[in-house]
Amino acid sequence: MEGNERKKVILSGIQPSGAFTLGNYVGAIRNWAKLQDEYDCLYMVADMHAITVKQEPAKLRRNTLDAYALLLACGIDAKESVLFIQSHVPAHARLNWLLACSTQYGELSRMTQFKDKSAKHPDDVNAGLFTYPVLMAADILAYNADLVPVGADQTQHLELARNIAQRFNHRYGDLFNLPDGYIAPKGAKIMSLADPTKKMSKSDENQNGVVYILDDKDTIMRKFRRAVTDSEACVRFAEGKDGINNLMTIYSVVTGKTNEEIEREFDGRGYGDLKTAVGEAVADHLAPLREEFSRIAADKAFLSENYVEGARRAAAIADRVTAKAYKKAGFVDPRG
Ligand code: ATP
Ligand code: LTN
Repeated sequence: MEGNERKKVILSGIQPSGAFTLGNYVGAIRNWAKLQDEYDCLYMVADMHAITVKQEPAKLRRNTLDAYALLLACGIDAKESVLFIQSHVPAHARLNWLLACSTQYGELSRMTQFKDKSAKHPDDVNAGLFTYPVLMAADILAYNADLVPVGADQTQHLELARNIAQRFNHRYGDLFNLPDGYIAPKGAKIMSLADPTKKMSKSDENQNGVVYILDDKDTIMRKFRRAVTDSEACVRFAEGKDGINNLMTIYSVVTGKTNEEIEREFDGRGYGDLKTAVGEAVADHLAPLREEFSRIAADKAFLSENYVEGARRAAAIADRVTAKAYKKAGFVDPRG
């Protein structure tokens, strides 16, 4: 992956902190599969990030394996891309320490995700939650990634990763690429169906607003039928119409239709019709993923074969970059 001719490198991760939502799918995972032909892609299940909020060990283990299976079901090809579990590659933790010493307290205190999550879990504002973005920078820089496909909520963390890379390069000499975000043009922020001013999130206490990738059709239809809209009764994409904008965005992503086409399709029709159509389109879109997931998740041997090989391929890259970083920082080479 070195030299001028190399393909650009992509890295992204998702936390196994619960079942994946339609927001995770539309804003992140859906795009990952599409990028595989054009780029050298590395995708990981960020289990080390997940424990920044309390996890039950048995559940974390199951969620991690399910997340891995779901990524395969969503079209990530573990032969073409490197698909691995973060805790299997020790270089992430090793680089994390080095980068932490190039990160300022003030920078981390400005992270909105830290502020939100510490407000949400006031009984467990642990140091890992605070330094979370440093580990994320290590994930990215260990592979010298060029592009990082994420939803809009991760922009601030990416900006910080660039600053850390820049500071390290300045202090110790050039090593790290400055990574760019890759935010999908559509669907980078899917909103809760129950409160369309809030991001759809796994950990939302109002489950009516959150659609999961593995929800069955009846559940999906029920959630869309209850979606909060407005009183105008006109299907159009416009400022202030958060609920309708969100439904139109979701519909557009799963059907490929433009907003104009959707407005025409629902001209003179009520919100009920739109909700049913979106629910059906989403359920149809997700049905094959659900089937594929059940098949893959049941095959433990197949899963372990893939994550063992994924970790081996990831470590081959991350170890090399981390060794260079350790050398630049002045650590004695342990190989003599
Ligand atoms: P949590 O509720 O535990 O914070 P989350 O649902 O926000 O979890 P993450 O694991 O933090 O999910 O994010 C995984 C990926 O999905 C990230 O790239 C993130 O930007 C993206 N993502 C999360 N929620 C949405 C959303 N509502 N719309 C678009 N993208 C999203
Ligand atoms: N913080 C990310 C998950 C994540 C990630 C990464 C994304 C962990 N490490 C590296 C991109 C690159 C989130 O989605 N909340």
